[in-house]
Amino acid sequence: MELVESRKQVPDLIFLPSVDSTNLELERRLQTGAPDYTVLVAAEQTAGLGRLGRSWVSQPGASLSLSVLLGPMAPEVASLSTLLAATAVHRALSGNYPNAKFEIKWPNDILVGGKKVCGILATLKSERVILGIGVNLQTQAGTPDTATSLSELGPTSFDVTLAAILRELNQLLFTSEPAARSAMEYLRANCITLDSQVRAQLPDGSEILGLATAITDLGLLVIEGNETVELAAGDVWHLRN
Ligand code: BT5
Repeated sequence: MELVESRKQVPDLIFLPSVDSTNLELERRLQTGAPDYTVLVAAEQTAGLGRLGRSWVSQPGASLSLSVLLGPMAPEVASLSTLLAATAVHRALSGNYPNAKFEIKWPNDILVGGKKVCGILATLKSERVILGIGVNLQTQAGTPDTATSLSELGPTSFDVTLAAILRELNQLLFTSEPAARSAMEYLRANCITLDSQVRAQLPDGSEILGLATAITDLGLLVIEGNETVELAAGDVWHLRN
Protein backbone atom coordinates (compact mmCIF):
# COMPACT_ATOMS: atom_id res chain seq x y z
CA MET A 1 0.00 0.00 0.00
CA GLU A 2 1.41 3.40 -0.95
CA LEU A 3 -0.04 5.54 1.85
CA VAL A 4 0.79 8.84 0.15
CA GLU A 5 -1.20 11.02 2.58
CA SER A 6 -0.06 9.16 5.67
CA ARG A 7 3.60 9.43 4.72
CA LYS A 8 3.20 13.21 4.56
CA GLN A 9 2.58 12.97 8.32
CA VAL A 10 5.09 10.22 9.18
CA PRO A 11 7.50 9.64 6.28
CA ASP A 12 9.14 6.54 7.73
CA LEU A 13 6.06 4.73 8.96
CA ILE A 14 6.29 0.95 8.74
CA PHE A 15 3.49 -0.77 6.84
CA LEU A 16 2.87 -4.51 7.11
CA PRO A 17 0.15 -6.21 5.04
CA SER A 18 -0.40 -8.69 7.88
CA VAL A 19 0.89 -9.19 11.42
CA ASP A 20 -0.29 -10.97 14.58
CA SER A 21 -0.72 -7.70 16.48
CA THR A 22 0.81 -4.29 15.79
CA ASN A 23 1.28 -3.79 19.54
CA LEU A 24 3.15 -7.10 19.85
CA GLU A 25 5.25 -6.42 16.75
CA LEU A 26 6.22 -2.97 18.06
CA GLU A 27 7.06 -4.52 21.42
CA ARG A 28 9.41 -6.95 19.64
CA ARG A 29 10.97 -4.10 17.67
CA LEU A 30 11.40 -2.07 20.88
CA GLN A 31 13.49 -4.94 22.21
CA THR A 32 15.72 -4.73 19.15
CA GLY A 33 16.13 -0.97 19.34
CA ALA A 34 13.20 0.70 17.57
CA PRO A 35 13.39 4.44 18.28
CA ASP A 36 10.68 6.39 20.12
CA TYR A 37 7.81 7.51 17.91
CA THR A 38 8.13 4.53 15.58
CA VAL A 39 4.76 4.10 13.86
CA LEU A 40 3.73 0.65 12.68
CA VAL A 41 0.60 0.05 10.63
CA ALA A 42 -1.07 -3.13 9.41
CA ALA A 43 -3.88 -3.99 7.03
CA GLU A 44 -4.62 -7.20 8.90
CA GLN A 45 -4.04 -8.59 12.39
CA THR A 46 -4.28 -12.31 12.89
CA ALA A 47 -4.26 -12.04 16.70
CA GLY A 48 -5.30 -8.46 17.49
CA LEU A 49 -5.40 -7.64 21.18
CA GLY A 50 -8.12 -5.98 23.22
CA ARG A 51 -7.81 -5.12 26.89
CA LEU A 52 -7.74 -7.69 29.67
CA GLY A 53 -6.86 -10.60 27.40
CA ARG A 54 -9.73 -9.96 24.99
CA SER A 55 -9.27 -10.09 21.24
CA TRP A 56 -9.75 -7.47 18.56
CA VAL A 57 -11.01 -8.35 15.08
CA SER A 58 -9.03 -6.72 12.25
CA GLN A 59 -9.60 -8.29 8.87
CA PRO A 60 -7.78 -7.42 5.65
CA GLY A 61 -9.34 -4.63 3.62
CA ALA A 62 -11.81 -3.86 6.38
CA SER A 63 -9.70 -2.58 9.26
CA LEU A 64 -6.91 -0.20 10.16
CA SER A 65 -4.51 -1.15 12.93
CA LEU A 66 -1.70 1.08 14.09
CA SER A 67 0.70 1.28 16.99
CA VAL A 68 2.91 4.15 18.06
CA LEU A 69 5.90 3.85 20.37
CA LEU A 70 5.84 6.74 22.81
CA GLY A 71 8.86 7.89 24.81
CA PRO A 72 9.51 7.02 28.46
CA MET A 73 6.81 8.15 30.86
CA ALA A 74 5.59 7.61 34.38
CA PRO A 75 2.86 4.95 34.76
CA GLU A 76 0.26 7.51 35.87
CA VAL A 77 0.80 9.48 32.68
CA ALA A 78 0.65 6.29 30.63
CA SER A 79 -3.04 5.81 31.33
CA LEU A 80 -3.59 9.37 30.18
CA SER A 81 -2.14 8.46 26.79
CA THR A 82 -5.19 6.28 26.06
CA LEU A 83 -7.47 9.26 26.58
CA LEU A 84 -5.28 11.63 24.59
CA ALA A 85 -5.28 9.11 21.75
CA ALA A 86 -9.06 8.96 21.99
CA THR A 87 -9.27 12.73 21.55
CA ALA A 88 -6.92 12.54 18.55
CA VAL A 89 -8.99 9.81 16.89
CA HIS A 90 -12.24 11.61 17.71
CA ARG A 91 -10.94 14.81 16.12
CA ALA A 92 -9.66 12.92 13.06
CA LEU A 93 -12.88 11.00 12.41
CA SER A 94 -15.07 14.03 13.10
CA GLY A 95 -13.05 15.99 10.55
CA ASN A 96 -13.41 13.28 7.92
CA TYR A 97 -17.11 12.64 8.57
CA PRO A 98 -18.48 16.06 9.57
CA ASN A 99 -22.10 14.91 9.54
CA ALA A 100 -21.54 12.11 12.05
CA LYS A 101 -21.51 12.51 15.82
CA PHE A 102 -18.66 10.53 17.35
CA GLU A 103 -18.44 10.04 21.10
CA ILE A 104 -15.67 8.97 23.44
CA LYS A 105 -16.56 6.28 25.97
CA TRP A 106 -14.09 6.36 28.84
CA PRO A 107 -11.42 5.13 28.67
CA ASN A 108 -10.76 3.63 25.25
CA ASP A 109 -13.68 3.50 22.84
CA ILE A 110 -14.86 5.76 20.06
CA LEU A 111 -18.53 5.27 19.34
CA VAL A 112 -20.79 6.47 16.59
CA GLY A 113 -24.53 5.89 16.80
CA GLY A 114 -23.83 4.24 20.16
CA LYS A 115 -21.63 1.55 18.59
CA LYS A 116 -17.90 1.01 18.69
CA VAL A 117 -15.94 2.10 15.63
CA CYS A 118 -12.51 2.29 17.27
CA GLY A 119 -10.77 0.74 20.26
CA ILE A 120 -7.53 1.84 21.88
CA LEU A 121 -5.04 -0.25 23.84
CA ALA A 122 -2.01 1.28 25.57
CA THR A 123 0.56 -1.14 26.93
CA LEU A 124 3.52 -0.19 29.10
CA LYS A 125 6.86 -1.82 28.19
CA SER A 126 10.28 -0.80 29.50
CA GLU A 127 8.75 2.51 30.73
CA ARG A 128 7.50 3.19 27.24
CA VAL A 129 3.94 3.24 26.08
CA ILE A 130 2.89 1.32 23.01
CA LEU A 131 -0.25 3.01 21.89
CA GLY A 132 -2.47 0.78 19.75
CA ILE A 133 -5.44 2.05 17.75
CA GLY A 134 -7.87 -0.10 15.79
CA VAL A 135 -10.46 1.41 13.46
CA ASN A 136 -13.22 -0.46 11.64
CA LEU A 137 -13.36 0.63 8.01
CA GLN A 138 -15.90 -1.97 6.83
CA THR A 139 -18.27 -4.36 8.55
CA GLN A 140 -16.34 -7.43 9.68
CA ALA A 141 -17.59 -10.90 10.43
CA GLY A 142 -16.79 -11.90 13.98
CA THR A 143 -17.39 -8.52 15.56
CA PRO A 144 -20.15 -8.19 18.15
CA ASP A 145 -23.48 -6.36 17.64
CA THR A 146 -21.97 -3.45 19.51
CA ALA A 147 -19.54 -2.81 16.62
CA THR A 148 -19.95 -0.48 13.68
CA SER A 149 -17.71 0.78 10.88
CA LEU A 150 -16.94 3.97 8.99
CA SER A 151 -18.55 2.47 5.86
CA GLU A 152 -21.92 3.15 7.54
CA LEU A 153 -21.11 6.86 7.27
CA GLY A 154 -19.72 7.15 3.76
CA PRO A 155 -16.79 6.08 1.58
CA THR A 156 -13.75 4.88 3.51
CA SER A 157 -10.05 5.06 2.75
CA PHE A 158 -7.28 3.39 4.72
CA ASP A 159 -4.79 6.12 3.78
CA VAL A 160 -7.09 9.10 4.40
CA THR A 161 -8.21 7.73 7.78
CA LEU A 162 -4.66 6.93 8.84
CA ALA A 163 -3.34 10.32 7.69
CA ALA A 164 -6.00 12.17 9.69
CA ILE A 165 -5.21 10.18 12.85
CA LEU A 166 -1.46 10.70 12.45
CA ARG A 167 -1.97 14.43 11.89
CA GLU A 168 -3.91 14.75 15.15
CA LEU A 169 -1.47 12.53 17.06
CA ASN A 170 1.46 14.60 15.78
CA GLN A 171 -0.20 17.75 17.02
CA LEU A 172 -0.85 16.26 20.43
CA LEU A 173 2.50 14.56 20.93
CA PHE A 174 4.73 17.32 19.71
CA THR A 175 3.05 20.37 21.10
CA SER A 176 3.17 22.14 24.39
CA GLU A 177 1.38 21.78 27.70
CA PRO A 178 -1.57 24.04 26.69
CA ALA A 179 -2.35 21.61 23.84
CA ALA A 180 -2.62 18.76 26.34
CA ARG A 181 -4.85 20.93 28.53
CA SER A 182 -7.09 21.78 25.60
CA ALA A 183 -7.19 18.06 24.70
CA MET A 184 -8.55 17.34 28.19
CA GLU A 185 -11.23 19.98 27.69
CA TYR A 186 -12.08 18.45 24.32
CA LEU A 187 -12.21 15.02 25.92
CA ARG A 188 -14.60 16.13 28.65
CA ALA A 189 -16.84 17.85 26.09
CA ASN A 190 -17.06 14.72 23.93
CA CYS A 191 -17.10 11.95 26.51
CA ILE A 192 -20.52 10.33 26.87
CA THR A 193 -19.47 8.62 30.09
CA LEU A 194 -19.45 11.94 31.94
CA ASP A 195 -22.75 12.68 33.70
CA SER A 196 -23.94 9.13 32.97
CA GLN A 197 -25.09 6.56 35.49
CA VAL A 198 -22.54 3.79 35.29
CA ARG A 199 -21.60 0.43 36.68
CA ALA A 200 -17.87 -0.04 36.94
CA GLN A 201 -15.56 -2.80 37.95
CA LEU A 202 -12.90 -1.82 40.49
CA PRO A 203 -9.37 -3.27 40.45
CA ASP A 204 -10.24 -5.62 43.36
CA GLY A 205 -13.05 -7.12 41.27
CA SER A 206 -15.87 -5.44 43.20
CA GLU A 207 -18.36 -3.20 41.43
CA ILE A 208 -19.67 0.27 42.01
CA LEU A 209 -22.85 1.89 40.75
CA GLY A 210 -22.93 5.64 40.53
CA LEU A 211 -22.80 8.84 38.57
CA ALA A 212 -19.63 9.59 36.57
CA THR A 213 -19.06 13.17 37.65
CA ALA A 214 -15.59 14.11 36.41
CA ILE A 215 -12.42 13.16 34.58
CA THR A 216 -9.36 14.36 36.48
CA ASP A 217 -6.35 15.96 34.80
CA LEU A 218 -4.63 12.56 35.00
CA GLY A 219 -7.57 10.95 33.23
CA LEU A 220 -9.14 9.21 36.22
CA LEU A 221 -12.90 8.75 36.10
CA VAL A 222 -14.62 9.98 39.25
CA ILE A 223 -17.70 7.94 40.15
CA GLU A 224 -19.99 9.00 42.97
CA GLY A 225 -22.07 6.19 44.41
CA ASN A 226 -22.26 4.88 47.96
CA GLU A 227 -18.65 5.94 48.06
CA THR A 228 -16.62 8.11 45.70
CA VAL A 229 -13.95 6.38 43.65
CA GLU A 230 -11.38 7.52 41.13
CA LEU A 231 -10.96 4.83 38.51
CA ALA A 232 -7.68 4.54 36.60
CA ALA A 233 -8.66 1.75 34.23
CA GLY A 234 -11.23 -0.95 33.83
CA ASP A 235 -14.61 -1.66 32.39
CA VAL A 236 -17.48 0.78 32.62
CA TRP A 237 -21.04 0.05 31.54
CA HIS A 238 -23.49 2.83 30.93
CA LEU A 239 -26.85 2.26 32.58
CA ARG A 240 -30.06 3.33 30.95
CA ASN A 241 -31.83 5.93 33.04
C1 BT5 B 1 -10.22 -2.55 22.89
O1 BT5 B 1 -10.30 -3.51 23.88
O2 BT5 B 1 -11.14 -1.94 22.43
C2 BT5 B 1 -8.79 -2.32 22.40
C3 BT5 B 1 -8.66 -2.57 20.92
C4 BT5 B 1 -7.28 -2.18 20.44
C5 BT5 B 1 -7.02 -2.66 19.06
C6 BT5 B 1 -5.72 -2.12 18.52
S1 BT5 B 1 -5.50 -2.48 16.84
C7 BT5 B 1 -3.87 -1.97 16.90
C8 BT5 B 1 -3.31 -2.47 18.22
N1 BT5 B 1 -2.77 -3.80 18.11
C9 BT5 B 1 -3.46 -4.68 18.85
O3 BT5 B 1 -3.22 -5.92 18.92
N2 BT5 B 1 -4.48 -4.05 19.47
C10 BT5 B 1 -4.47 -2.63 19.21
P1 BT5 B 1 -11.61 -3.81 24.72
O4 BT5 B 1 -12.19 -2.54 25.26
O5 BT5 B 1 -11.19 -4.86 25.66
O6 BT5 B 1 -12.62 -4.36 23.66
C11 BT5 B 1 -12.49 -5.66 23.14
C12 BT5 B 1 -13.88 -6.16 22.85
O7 BT5 B 1 -14.44 -5.42 21.75
C13 BT5 B 1 -13.92 -7.62 22.41
O8 BT5 B 1 -14.05 -8.47 23.51
C14 BT5 B 1 -15.15 -7.67 21.50
O9 BT5 B 1 -16.33 -7.79 22.27
C15 BT5 B 1 -15.18 -6.27 20.90
N3 BT5 B 1 -14.55 -6.23 19.58
C16 BT5 B 1 -13.61 -7.06 19.02
N4 BT5 B 1 -13.25 -6.64 17.81
C17 BT5 B 1 -13.98 -5.52 17.57
C18 BT5 B 1 -14.05 -4.63 16.48
N5 BT5 B 1 -13.27 -4.75 15.41
N6 BT5 B 1 -14.92 -3.60 16.58
C19 BT5 B 1 -15.69 -3.41 17.66
N7 BT5 B 1 -15.67 -4.23 18.73
C20 BT5 B 1 -14.81 -5.27 18.69
